[in-house]
Amino acid sequence: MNDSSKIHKLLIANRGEIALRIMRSAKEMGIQTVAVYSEIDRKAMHVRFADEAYCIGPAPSSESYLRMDKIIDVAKQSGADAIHPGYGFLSENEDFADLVKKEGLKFVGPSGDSMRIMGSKLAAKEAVAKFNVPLVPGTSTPINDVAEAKSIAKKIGYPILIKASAGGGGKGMRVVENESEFQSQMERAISEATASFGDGAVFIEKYIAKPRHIEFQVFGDMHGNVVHLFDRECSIQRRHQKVVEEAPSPVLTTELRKKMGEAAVNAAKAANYYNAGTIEFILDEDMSFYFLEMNTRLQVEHPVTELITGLDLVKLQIKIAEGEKLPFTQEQLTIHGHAIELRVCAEDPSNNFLPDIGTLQTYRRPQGHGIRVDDGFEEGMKIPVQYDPLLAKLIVYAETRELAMDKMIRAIDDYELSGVETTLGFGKFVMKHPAFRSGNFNTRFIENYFKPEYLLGEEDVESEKLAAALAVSLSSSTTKIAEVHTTVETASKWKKNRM
Ligand code: MV4
Repeated sequence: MNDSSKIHKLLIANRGEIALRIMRSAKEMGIQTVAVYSEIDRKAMHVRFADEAYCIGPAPSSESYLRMDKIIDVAKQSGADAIHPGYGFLSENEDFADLVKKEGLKFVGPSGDSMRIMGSKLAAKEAVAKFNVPLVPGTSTPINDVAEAKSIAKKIGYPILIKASAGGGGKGMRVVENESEFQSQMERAISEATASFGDGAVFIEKYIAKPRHIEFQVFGDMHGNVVHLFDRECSIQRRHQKVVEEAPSPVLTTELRKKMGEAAVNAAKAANYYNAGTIEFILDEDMSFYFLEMNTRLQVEHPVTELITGLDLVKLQIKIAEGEKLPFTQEQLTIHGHAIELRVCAEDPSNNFLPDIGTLQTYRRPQGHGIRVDDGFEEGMKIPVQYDPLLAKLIVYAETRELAMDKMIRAIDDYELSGVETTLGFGKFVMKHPAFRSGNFNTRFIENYFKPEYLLGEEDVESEKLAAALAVSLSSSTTKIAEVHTTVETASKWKKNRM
């Protein structure tokens, strides 16, 4: 490899915790860092942490962090030779990836063409199907004719799900319970998809009612090598926003992990993928798994993978963008221990997780062995309403899942944060909940178990009382009560053991 392929100066086209995360790795590699910022972020941490920083416009992201032209201008003006997009903003914009390259810069991410394939759910399904990746039973072409679609739905069996090809992250999905609703739901789905995405293509899938969300981190290089870096369990979500993620998933056996990992690698190969990506699967109650979509970026929850694999994913991304080969084979990769991440968001869980605005009056991070905090705010700073409400990611690592959950509870207790409502208290609720502790939960965890009242005065509520209240609230389902009762016993034993 010649030296000209090395990155010397990296522009980070992002803000907040991820901008800092990327700059740290770049600095350790001897790479100069360039920040861009909006007027409202003038005093933000990522601006001060970078070697150089340039203002690119007013607060609204459409006038700053989404302005490809301004970001390219700054790259040229500063002499940067590469751009890292982080997550969100321009990270999955295929035109930006192409433009960066056209301007003679390196893009720390996949090719625009890979993004194009995976950005269309239908194109993605078609591509991965050829590589033997399991798909939810359904159609792999757009449905147009109502009568034909109804006959397909009948064969699949109700309930079915209508999805928009241009959708993703849960946008544009409609459940159809029976044939009588089919036509009206299909018409609505098409008009919604047209209005939201400018693409009315929709398709049908069998509806998996209680799935777990399990994703695989994949990495490819520009020489055709692809590996997976194992799985993350991301079932604790609210409005398609993840709140708690962990690695590895508590339900996968070594055998299933291997099978899903192979499918993930094949899915990435189907898109000629390089750099970091995530293959999202749903796992049904019978342990069947299906490919849902691919995220063509570094994800928020990447730290849990870093902790169980011992790898720095950002450094790896940079080396891949420099043209290096993957420094390991699949056989050389192993996992150790257990990691859990809590997204500390400026949201009020007792008010429907609505964003909360304000100033961070007190802000002190928890400390100690196995605790990592990735954040982008500090005491006294105003939380801007224009951007993502993520304040910090609290990540813990321990030898076992049980120890990691206990460490998370301690870390939440030690976190001193005031001025805004956050998801910290909710995180403690999850860590203490019998269903979470047992590992037996799915994407309906919040709707099944969480009531806003549980957080009011949660300091005084004994876990036993909480569990009893839950058992009552679940009285419509006898099996669930049984589950709660057995695990409550485990929970109180655990508490005694600690004392
Ligand atoms: C599904 C599904 C059930 N059946 N597809 C939601 C986001 C997008 N990635 C796909 N999603 C789903 N697709 C079929 N055929 C249920 C979901 C889903 C979901 C998936 C993962 C994590 C959380 C979720 C919450 C609600 C619905």
